[in-house]
Amino acid sequence: MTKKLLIPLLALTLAGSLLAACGGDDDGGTTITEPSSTEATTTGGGSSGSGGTVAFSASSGIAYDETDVSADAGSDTITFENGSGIPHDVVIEDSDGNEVASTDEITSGSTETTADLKAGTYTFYCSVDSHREQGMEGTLTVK
Ligand SMILES: [Cu+2]
Repeated sequence: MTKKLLIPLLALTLAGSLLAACGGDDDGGTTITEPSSTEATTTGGGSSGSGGTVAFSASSGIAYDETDVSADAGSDTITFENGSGIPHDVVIEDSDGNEVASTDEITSGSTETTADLKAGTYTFYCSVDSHREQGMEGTLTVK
């Protein structure tokens, strides 16, 4: 009689403690797994958003079409489209006056180069003749 009662009791105690342990682990595991997988997705989206394309253009005359340009920090592709028929280029200088990128000088069509840009404020200008003095310059803000 005593043995018959002891065995089911032991089994119940064991099963009970196992269930409790499992339940605890499951709850903890689920709570931790869900936010971390969400973070991984966000990080992936963030890193693919690093850098981008910075587009400059000059449609006519001695002028860029834009004077305030913004870009994402990172490895950026700098594109320049010249529809003016006048030779132009795009030179990017940091706030210390150091040249960080420059495109080819083109009279028509488009060209591109790359630049590793850190957050900050840059100046862009055309280095052909006195185009900069005639107004071909602007501000590039990198965030
Ligand atoms: Cu120019």
